[in-house]
Parts: sequence; C-alpha cells; structure tokens
Amino acid sequence: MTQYRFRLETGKIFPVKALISTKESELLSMQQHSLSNTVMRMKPVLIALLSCSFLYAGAQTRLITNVQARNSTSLNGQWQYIVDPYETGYYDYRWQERRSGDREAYWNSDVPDNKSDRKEHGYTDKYAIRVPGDWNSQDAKFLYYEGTVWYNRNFDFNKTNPSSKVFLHFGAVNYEAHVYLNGVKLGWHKGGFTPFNFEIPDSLLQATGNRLVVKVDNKRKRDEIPTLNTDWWNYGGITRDVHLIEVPPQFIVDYSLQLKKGSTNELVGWIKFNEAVNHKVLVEIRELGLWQDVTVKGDSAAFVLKANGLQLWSPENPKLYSVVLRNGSETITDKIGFRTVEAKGSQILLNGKPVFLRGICIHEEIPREIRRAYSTQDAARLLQQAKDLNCNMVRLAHYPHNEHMTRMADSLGILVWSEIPVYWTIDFTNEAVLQKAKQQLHEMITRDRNRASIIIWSVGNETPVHAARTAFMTSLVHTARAFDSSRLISAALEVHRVQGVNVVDDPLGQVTDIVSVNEYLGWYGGGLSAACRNAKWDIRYNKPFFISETGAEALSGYHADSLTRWSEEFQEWFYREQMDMMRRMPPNFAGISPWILNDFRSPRRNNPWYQEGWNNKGVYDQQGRKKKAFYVLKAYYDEMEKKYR
Ligand code: GCB
Repeated sequence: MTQYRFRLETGKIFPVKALISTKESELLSMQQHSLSNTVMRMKPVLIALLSCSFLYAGAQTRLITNVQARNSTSLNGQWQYIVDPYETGYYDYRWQERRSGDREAYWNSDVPDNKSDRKEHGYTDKYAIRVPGDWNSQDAKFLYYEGTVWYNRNFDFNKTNPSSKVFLHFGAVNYEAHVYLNGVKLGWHKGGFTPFNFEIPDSLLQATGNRLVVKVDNKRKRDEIPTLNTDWWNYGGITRDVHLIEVPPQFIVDYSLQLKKGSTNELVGWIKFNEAVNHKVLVEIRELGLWQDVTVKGDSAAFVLKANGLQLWSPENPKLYSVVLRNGSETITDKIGFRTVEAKGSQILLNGKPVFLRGICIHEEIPREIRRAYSTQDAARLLQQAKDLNCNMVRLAHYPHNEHMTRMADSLGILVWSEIPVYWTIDFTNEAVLQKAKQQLHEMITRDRNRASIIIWSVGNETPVHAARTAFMTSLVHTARAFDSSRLISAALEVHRVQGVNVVDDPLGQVTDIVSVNEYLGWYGGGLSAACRNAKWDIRYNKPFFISETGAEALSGYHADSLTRWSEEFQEWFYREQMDMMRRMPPNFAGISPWILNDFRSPRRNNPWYQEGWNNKGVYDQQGRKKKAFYVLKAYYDEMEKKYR
C-alpha cells in the first residue's frame, strides 16, 4: 500500500512518497516464523517493517534508538511558554493555518522591529516551566488545562564534526507536537507516550542563537489514542527528555540483539543504518570474549553470534552484558540481558522454566508531588515500591512509560508488561485510528526491543467485544507479532458472568499468547461479600491465564469495619478474599497484577469525602505510605515465590 506523508520544508509542502509497510498479508505471513527464521529468511520484509513511516508523524525520520549512548546534548531545563487556548499563534482570525513567514505566528520572532511595531506574543523567563515535565503540576493555572501551550528555548550548537548529521529527539510530548526551528517547521507528531525525532538540515542550524519552538496540544479527541475517556490525568507538556543527537553521515539507527528462541547460547541480531552502506560493524561483548565483524551491504544486516557460557537474565539474576557496536568513529554501547520467554500450553516459561507473575500495575505518576514521573530517580522510586511488595513483574499501565523505567526494570530484574493506550472505547471502525495505534505500537517496540525485562506487549485495555473491535485488535496483535515475535502478545480483556460463572471467552483470546482479564469481584457489581468466595471460572482457552487487574479503593487512614466501603479494612478484606480465590484458580493461572501500586489522580473520581479527584485503589497511599492491603498482597507473593522457587 502506498501512501503519502507530507514533509514541510521552509513552509512549502512537498508530498513525499513513502512505503507504509504494515500490509496485513506481510504481517500475517511473518507471524508464522520464529525471530531467527524471520531475520534470516524474511530479512527484506522485516527490515522494511522496522523502518516503516506512518501517517501520523510529519517528516519524522526513522526513530533513533538508545539515545543515551549517542553523542547528545540535552535540551532539558527551563523553557519559556505561552498558553494559547484559542490557538492564536497557529491560526489567523479566519481560522486559517498561519503561513511560515507570518509575523504573528508564535514560532516566529517575538521581537518588535522597532518601537512602533505591534507584537502580540512574546516569550520571557517570567513564564517558564521545566522540561521534561508536565505543565499541570508546575503552575496552579495549569491544573485542569487541556489545550495548546507553546514552548520556546534558545540554544547554541557547534558540531564536533562538520560532516555529522544532527537530529532533534523527543522522549515524548503529550499529545500533539509541532516543532519549529528558526522559524521553519521540522515536522509534527501525535501520540503522548512514545519518542520521535527529526533531522535538522545543515542549512537551518546556527552556531549560536537557535530558536526552538514547540506547539504542544493535549486536547482529548474522539479519534485519537487514547480517546476522550480515560481514568487517569491527562498531563500535558514536553513530558520527557529532549536531546540533540549528532551522528556520522552513515550511522546505526537501530539494532537488535537477543537470545535465539529455544537456545541458551546463540544470539540473533540485526543492525539497521540510515542509508545503504558497505561497512563492517564490529559487535563486541567483551565479558564473553566475543568479537565479530558484521558486514553490512545495503542498509541492514542480520547476524548470529555463538555465546558460550552465557548467564541468562532473570528476576533472580538480572545479568546485563555490555554490548558494543563499532561503526568507524561511531561507538554505541548498550546493556543487554539475554533470556527467553514463551507461552507453552498453560504456562509461561522464562528461560524454559514456569514462572508465576507476582505483578502490580503502575501509572507513570509520582502521587506525592502530583506529577508525571520522568526521571531515573522516579523510576527507582516506583520500582523499589514494587520490589518491597515482593513483585517480580509490573504492568506499566496504560501507555508506554519512559525509557528510564524499562531500563531500571532491566537492572532490577523486574518483568514488564508494556502497553499502548488503546483504552476502552476507541473508534474501532476508523482506519485512521488503527494506523495511529499501529504507529504507537511500532514506536513502543522500536524503543524497547532490547530490554530483557519486557516480556509482554499489550495492545490495549478493556475494549468492548464486538466484530469491529475484534478485527481492529486482532490486526494490532498481528502487527505487534510481526514487529517482535520474541515476546508474548496480550491485552487486558473483560470477563462476563453467565449464571454466576465468570466466563472468559473473548474472541481476541484466540490470537493473544496469554489470556488476561481485569476483574473487580467484590468492588464493582453486586453480591460483594460473597463475590470471590462463590466465584467459578470458565476459561475457554488452554493458554496461560493472567489477572491483569483487580482492586478496591481505600482512603488512607480511614479506619472502620471491613464492610465499610472506602476504609482500609474494606480494601484489606477485599484482598484477602481475592487472594483466597487466587489459590483456587484453574491450573493455567499464571499470575496477577492488581490495580494499583499508588493512589493516582483521576478526574472521574468525584466522591467529595473519599476521592476528591483521586482513584484510591493504591496499595500505597498518596504519600507513599503502605495501606493495610499491602501486607495481604505481600504475604501472598511471599507464598507464591516459595512455591515457584
Ligand atoms: C479498570 C481500568 C483502570 C481503572 C480501574 C478502576 O478496569 O483498566 O484504568 O482505573 O479499572 O479503578 O476502575
């Protein structure tokens, strides 16, 4: 399928023909193959998929991975801003998009030409906020704001080598970003939780006084992902790191290295360049005494490495190896763990052994400061809380979290479920929405495919069962598998009750590798006190069965008897009942990730005594203190750890 995307250069719009490679036929045929087969036999198709461009990013160049290992300059810090609810900086008074040279466009200079000149916009340090960070937490006027904010910062930049290419990389901007450098539009991107980058043409980059302007819009819309309705705070802003990346003219954009399926000593990998080359790349894992030249003719190459004496990565031994790729003057270092994961019959096997997932769901939020998490310290804080609960797994809900989280999970030995925000009632009949979901899926997998911690890609949460939805979600499952056949693919499904029996027969379960459901027996629905005790489960799939959510709210410090809703005792009772039910689950039961680690902000939660804008299902409260339920869950996890040792 050939589609067009638009490159905006110096204000002119050039249609650029780009191959959108998400052909269902290719995807379907690819899923039959193991990764190694795929790499070796279907290389051209795979590589095309790896580099596919999507319609929902204008002039975006291929995603450069492992930014931290590149020659990069951080653009984090204080950025000046203008709040623009009417989008005056973008549209003129006839609601026409402003032209590139329009003096009133907010991406153009805010300096009056002379004292009579009229300028109705301006950037000043008086109005500045931190990047990375959400705007909501940085000034009271932003708390509920959903709309456009313009960010501005100036920078100087001298390339270390005149022939280098320079890219501007964003870890994430929620939700829609339009990026301008020195008055010229570099491109735009949609999707609030995934990275993107643009190449900066030489002609545009100045040694001093570059003016970078980003229009950020976090308005919720029906045909976006997520859609209008979610149960979390819609934090807006440039929420993740911003970098300038300097690379040689011919550089490694992306690569993969992992254990071959079914093997304990063979690694399969590929390297992808920005263009066709004739190079030798040295792949090196010093600790294993491994050095191998990989010849790249064209823009990519696949390779296999024999790695004897490899220590496998696992939660008990999160061994990471220093992997170095040398391409002339370019050196990329990564820390990679090697493990296998598969669903076999009714079990999840990690390195060939059954594993029980002692999980917890996490939002990307630091409740104590009521803000998005964005740093390594934040990641350490959240994952340590999960460790204290004796978790070996986290479900990063309901969108891809920042890279600090997945890298930290790698080094702490925590298994990860990573998800795209296909949440509740997406517009399943809209092809454009499907493309947006695929783009986010692609960006999530591209960024994190070398993280051993990630064992599950989830394509969505609690989507209502009907034909259009199942076709949409099935297409996402196939796409995920085509991008990465080495991990398990899942989605949080719903369970329904038939004459008191909890039936799991969602047709999407036919294509996922594990069957996961969210259940709130004892919190939502009737018959609360007996809900778990009398529960019968009818799971129609002989696949590992995972409970991806369960939970109840408790306002921290509110104590009453166990029948009193919102009390810590009610939540404690709920967890007791749930854990007893877990002990009686069918044999394919493979784990749980209760809802949720911390209390979190949600505009849907308006009980004026017990919620006040918070969803209080955390086992830790808004201040990071443990609630009573924490200890019930931890005791269950201690028990399961012993059982599976
Ligand atoms: C769910 C959703 C989650 C909500 C949670 C709740 O099923 O997946 O996003 O926050 O329930 O608290 O109701």
